[in-house]
Amino acid sequence: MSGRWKNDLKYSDVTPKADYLNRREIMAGLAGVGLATLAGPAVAEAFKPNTLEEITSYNNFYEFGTGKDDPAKHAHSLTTDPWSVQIDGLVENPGDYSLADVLDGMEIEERVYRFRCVEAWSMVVPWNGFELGDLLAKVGVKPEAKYVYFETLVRPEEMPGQRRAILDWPYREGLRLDEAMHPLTMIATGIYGETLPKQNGAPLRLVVPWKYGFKSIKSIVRISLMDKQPEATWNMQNAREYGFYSNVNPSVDHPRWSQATERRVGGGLFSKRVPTLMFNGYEEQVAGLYAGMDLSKLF
Ligand SMILES: Nc1nc2c(c(=O)[nH]1)N[C@H]1C(S)=C(S)[C@@H](COP(=O)(O)O)O[C@H]1N2
Ligand SMILES: [Mo]
Repeated sequence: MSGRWKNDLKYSDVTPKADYLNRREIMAGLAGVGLATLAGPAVAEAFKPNTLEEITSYNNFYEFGTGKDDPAKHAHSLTTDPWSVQIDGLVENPGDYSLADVLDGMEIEERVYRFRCVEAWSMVVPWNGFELGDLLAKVGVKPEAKYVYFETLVRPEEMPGQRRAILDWPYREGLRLDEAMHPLTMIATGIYGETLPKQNGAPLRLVVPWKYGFKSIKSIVRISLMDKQPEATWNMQNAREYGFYSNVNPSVDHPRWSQATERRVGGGLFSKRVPTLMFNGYEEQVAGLYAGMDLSKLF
């Protein structure tokens, strides 16, 4: 990789009016995002952002309940200001960082990323945020660090789902350090240029576009650099069904269902299933991270 590369579409490259863009413009916009193998209408469809309504009304955020509509109904009760993030472990500058400290000096960009949940629904989201790698560089990663661990807030008074043992709270996630440092990996602070809606993980949530949605942990209050593979909620819950890596991979089925196809949120109940792409369409950029690994075992 040579220097910092602008690795995905800007929101302005694919507006919600993508329908009206002609194929040439779209193909030009896609050069370098690894989806050039798709043709014609499939390309427009693959990158047509979902509406804000779709992105904010069909969510997973078990802290507010297990229904897809629970986050939109209940997340308004969450206090996101003040907010602080504990950054600790194998870092040069550990501490309790306020949201302002975290954002200080970060380059906020708009990026349109494909998003794929493990239950086969997908969307395209115009995120605003910064590269996780920039934050890690700011706090200084010690050479012994190999993994990054994340935790979500625990506040049952405001998060009704946490009053029950639906999951072993806090929600936890982890990435290998090279995955965390990859320029596609971002911390989102907004959607469609607006402050991140609470149901989507305000004020800070992870976005890893080549992995299943559950890796994208919401409402982060702790980031810890570790030398061992950290705990991750769904992997702890059921390691047979959810691996640590959780890379989108159409050829590795979930034990209870195929992962070969997906359905776009907003496409309607009878919308056609479309083939899922290796690494969610980001194969060109991220396949190298997994060279030599057996992805059917390390799924
Ligand atoms: N803290 C927390 N983060 C979470 C979840 C959750 O239940 N709690 N659900 C995950 C799952 S399964 C998915 S698919 C995505 C959904 O993100 P979205 O609602 O912004 O589409 O959030 C992920 N992050
Ligand atoms: Mo998910």
